[in-house]
Amino acid sequence: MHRLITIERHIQMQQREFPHATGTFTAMLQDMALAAKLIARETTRAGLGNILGAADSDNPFGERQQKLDLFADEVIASLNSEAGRVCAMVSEERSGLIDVPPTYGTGKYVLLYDPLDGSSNIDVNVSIGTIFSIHRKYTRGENGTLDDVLQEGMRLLAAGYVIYGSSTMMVYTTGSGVYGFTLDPVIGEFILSHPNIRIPDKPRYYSVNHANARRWPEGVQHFVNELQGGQHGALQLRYIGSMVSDFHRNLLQGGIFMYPPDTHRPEGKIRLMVEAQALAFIAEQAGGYASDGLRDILTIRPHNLQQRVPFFVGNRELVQRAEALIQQHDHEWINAYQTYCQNQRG
Ligand code: P6P
Repeated sequence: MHRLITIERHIQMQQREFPHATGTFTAMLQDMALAAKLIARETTRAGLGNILGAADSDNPFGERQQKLDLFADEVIASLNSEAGRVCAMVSEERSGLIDVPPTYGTGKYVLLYDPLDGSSNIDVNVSIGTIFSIHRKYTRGENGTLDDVLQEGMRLLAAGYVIYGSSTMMVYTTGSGVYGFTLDPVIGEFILSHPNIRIPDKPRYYSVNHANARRWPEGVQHFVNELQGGQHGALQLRYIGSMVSDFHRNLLQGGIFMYPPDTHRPEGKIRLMVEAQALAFIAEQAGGYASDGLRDILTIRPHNLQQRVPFFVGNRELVQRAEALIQQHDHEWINAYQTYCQNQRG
């Protein structure tokens, strides 16, 4: 019989690499798997319950929240708040730090998450995802602070995502490779199905919303023309408007996901703290690379919970080619983006 490794067993096996581990970090990862099962139970029957459709509220980014967004957000926050694990939590669906009751004391970790990315696709049954990452508290005070949250991505302890698609998968890394688990709904367990994921050397796809093409900086235009012109091999376009799904395809089969800046938004759309850092950490652990067009996403010093970044992630040579063309052609955008970054410092 094929050696069956559940995600819980795998996480415990990873814990052995940390001799002083107390099990708290392990418990957080295991509860992310539990949250994924609870959310998957609702996404797979979203059309049946009254959970479909928009709530009557917006998230901090001014986007209409879907009922399933709020459900997923509450599941993740509640699993982690009464356990003495975290000193701070940040969700895309809420502004500021999420209050962590002092019941069990202040934990030593920071949890950042986008409970349901791509949720505008829920009503049309397109796959969606959860993105999460974990930093370690480093300030001396009793309680978690914004400084504990606004750390560079290179300091992450763990990152992962769940993709609610034709099957439900959870992919995670703790800095020792990337591992994928597929949910067996009959037994309710995530089973190791993709050990040690590495992004293939030969890219097959590129993912970008061409509707914005006229507004891209010139260097991005040149890059996408190269992708279409075959200089990097005959890449196919795949874009479904759900970043976790587009990222997952490029991670497994080779390629690049992009949400470039444009004349309307020099900072792009993707959120640094709850989306880009996690996917950049995973991509790097799988042999890939992620950039904002100028530098490694993991080196960016965050200044604001709502900070956005242009996002290029996938095969290292493709992302670095995008950087080179942007450096060569896009000085006006570079100045506009650097002004945005300065303004984030407040
Ligand atoms: P557009 C979803 O809101 C999201 O953040 C990503 O999941 C997705 O890749 C992107 O936005 C889609 O944005 O502007 O192409 O519809």
